[in-house]
Order: sequence, then structure tokens, then C-alpha cells
Amino acid sequence: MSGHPAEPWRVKMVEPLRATTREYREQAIRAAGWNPCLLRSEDVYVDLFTDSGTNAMSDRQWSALMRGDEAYAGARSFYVLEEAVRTHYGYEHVIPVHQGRGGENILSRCLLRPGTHVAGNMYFPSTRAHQELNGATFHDVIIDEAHDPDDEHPFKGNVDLGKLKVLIDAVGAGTIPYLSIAATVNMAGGQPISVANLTEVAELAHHHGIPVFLDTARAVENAWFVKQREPGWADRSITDILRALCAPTDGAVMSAKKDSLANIGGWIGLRDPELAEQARGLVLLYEGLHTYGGMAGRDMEAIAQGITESVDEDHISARIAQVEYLGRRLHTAGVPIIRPVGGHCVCVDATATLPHIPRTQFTAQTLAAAVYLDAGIRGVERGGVSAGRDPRTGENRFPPLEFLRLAIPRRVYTQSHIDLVADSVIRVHRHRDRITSGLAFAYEPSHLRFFQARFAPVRGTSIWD
Ligand code: PLI
Repeated sequence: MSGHPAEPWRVKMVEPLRATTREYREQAIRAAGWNPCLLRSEDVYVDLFTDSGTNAMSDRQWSALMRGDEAYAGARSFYVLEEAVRTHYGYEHVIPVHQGRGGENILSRCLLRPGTHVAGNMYFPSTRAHQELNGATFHDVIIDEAHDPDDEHPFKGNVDLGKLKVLIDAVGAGTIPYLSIAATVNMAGGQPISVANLTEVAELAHHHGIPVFLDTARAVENAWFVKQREPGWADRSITDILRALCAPTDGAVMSAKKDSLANIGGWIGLRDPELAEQARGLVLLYEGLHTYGGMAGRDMEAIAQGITESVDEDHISARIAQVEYLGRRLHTAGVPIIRPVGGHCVCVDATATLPHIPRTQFTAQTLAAAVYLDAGIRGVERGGVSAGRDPRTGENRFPPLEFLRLAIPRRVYTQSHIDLVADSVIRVHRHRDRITSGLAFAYEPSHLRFFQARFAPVRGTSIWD
């Protein structure tokens, strides 16, 4: 199939992959409690569990590692990272953390108290978990289109300003310490927010004295969609658009394991010096000194170099095109996927694929296991299991979307791998009637349960007849 631009890199070092038999995979997934997250990576052929920390670093990033200054205090590498973040994202105060959730912990602890409310454009599990652990209630104010897998809205990450106003009126601006806005929105399938919408959201929030924090994990991918789809931005550079996305916000929490092409790391970016002081104080307790935040000096160098590579148009256009190619192959073959295809993943609509498996039997988890069984491809459930239980009622939460996410690491897989994935998912879809049992919990952890949960087939000994 045409339409896939050649990768703008060549391979300098290889990592062997091992193909396995169907019998082997049946044993492996059973031993993993039907949870692909508990598989050993050597038992996975193409690993699309996440695009987080799984990127291939460039030769320039590997050389940057050698420049890492491992001084405990005031490491040169911190100032290199600080400069890169200031230049590309525009935040004055840069506070390193070991990865995104480290930043979420610090920000939530600084600002949230029991009885407070946080609004955002759909939840992310670790982000909401930290908000809830600090006593806040999360409110989803994303536009309705985001919950519809077939809606082709170009900015399904946009906030519904009407919903936000209703929330502010209902709970009072004083009880909303901040808005938690993501670019792109992972749980909607990597869908972007427009610059115009984010600017309007910030104006409304600031009018009520509410600060806005941006989850910038995939803001470069968001910037690419803005360039393609939002009137007025086609001729601007990705760096300009990235800065325009950050400009109306009061700060950011960053997992550098995504856009920034690093294997670990993150930062908090802030404008308010007092909040920055408070955050640095907590970083000392929970992460490490405020000039390394749990990272080695070499990690900070790799991220700084990765930031400059992330905004390169050859890189970002090929990256998004590879994801789009997989989506197009599945869509053309009739596999129901979330449309339009997002920035980092293709999401197979599990309820449309397996309508005979009820959501109480974790439809997308079942589909994830089935896709692993077919050819050793690992994706992740994004549905009822990821959503967890409501902390107040203890009831399972079932968000409108229930999907298998195939997240594509950056610069790792070639077109043949992507074709192999497409062939396998199309095959599973064709044989979907043979998936006869859903799953029930055999072990249910209390937080972020999708990582460590174990399951058993509801009927018989396998999910597949
Ligand atoms: O995995 P961390 O702790 O570096 O970052 C947490 C995190 C925060 N925000 C968003 C939008 C994420 O996607 C995110 C992590 N995502 C993972 C691990 C993923 O597989 O999507």
C-alpha cells in the first residue's frame, strides 16, 4: 500500500526480536494473568504497549549522554535542559523530575486539598490518580465528539467551554485550584486541542482566577496537527506553534519519555516564582535535588538534544505518517478504529469489534489478549480496566470509549513491522466470532490497576475457542 514516506533515519544498531509459536504465546499470556503488561518483553514480537520511554535515541543523543555532568548540585546538564525547555516551551522556571507522574505528584501536592475540583479534557490514569489521592474530584469537560469513535472532528481534544462554565458556576471558582489540559489527549486516542480553543479556555479560567496547567507529553505532536488543520498556522514552524500552545498556560508537566525521544525523565515548567519555590521544595523530598530531580546528568542531556530533534519537521511528519498508515490499513479493511487517527497510536474500538463480550467482562482487555495470541503484538487496554473504580462509590467506572491502543514508539519499527501489525489485527477482526469469553479479575490492585491486574477467562480456560 502506498502513502508511507520513507523513514528519515537509517539503522545503526539493531536489537534482535524473537518470533514465538501460538502455543508458546498461549502459555505466556496465561502465565501473565491475561494481562499483556505482565508479559516479559522478550515474549513480545512487536511491542506497541506504549510510546513512553520506548523511543530509539539518535546518534546525537547517545553522544550527548557522554557530556552528562553527574555533579550532585548545580550540574551543567541541568542548565542545558533548562535552556532547551525555555527556548521550545517558554516556561521560565524549569524543575526536573524523574518522569511525568513525579511532576503530577508535586503539582497535585502543591495545589490540591480535600474538597477541591480539577477540570480537564478527559482524564489520564496517573494524572487523575494523583489528583484524587490529594482529595480532589476530577471533571471531564472535553467536547462530546471526543467520546464518539466515529466523529471526524479535527480537534477532538478541545474543551467544551459551556461545560467548563457550568462546572465553575456549580462548584465555585475558588474550589478549582487549576485546570488540567492535555495536548494531545491520550485517552481520546491522541487527539489534539486547537490553539484557539486552548487560548479561550485560558482566558475563561484566568477571568475566574484559575491557573491552567498543560500536559505537554505529546504537545509537539499536537503542534503538528495544528499546522495541518488549524487555519492560520500552516506556514509557522513547529517550534512557533509549540510555544503558542504553551503561551496561554501557567505551567506544564512533562513526561520527556514521549515527544522528547528520551527513555526516562521529565520536568515541571512554571511561570509563578512562588509556586516554583514550593515545587522545588517538594522535589527535594520526593524526586532528588532541584537540579536533577531524580535524573542522571546524562538523562538531562539526552532530553535536551531530544527536544531539538522532536520539532524537526522531517521527524514529526514521518512519525505521524507512520501512525496514520497503520490506521488507514485497518480502517480500509473494516476494522473499527477511533477516527481521525491520533498522534501516537491507533485505537481499535473494542466494543464494536467484540459486541458479544460485555463491558463487565473487560472487552478491550480481552481484545488485547487476543491480539497478543495471534502474532505476539502487545497493545494496552484503554477502557474499563484503565478507568478504575470511583473512589467515593467504589463502583467500576466505564468511560464511553473502550479500546485497544496500539501505541507506536518513535523511530523504532519499520514499515514491515507496521504491515505485520496491520495483517494481524485484520486477521483477529476477521475471526472475532471465535473469541468466545471475556475476562474477570483474579487480582485487582487498588491504584492504576491496568498495570498489575491479573484476569481469568469468564467461561472455559481460554478466551478463544
Ligand atoms: O509515564 P510518565 O510518568 O512519564 O508520564 C505520565 C503521563 C502523563 N501524561 C500523559 C498524557 C501520559 O500519556 C503519561 C504516560 N503515559 C503512558 C505511560 C502511556 O503509555 O501512555
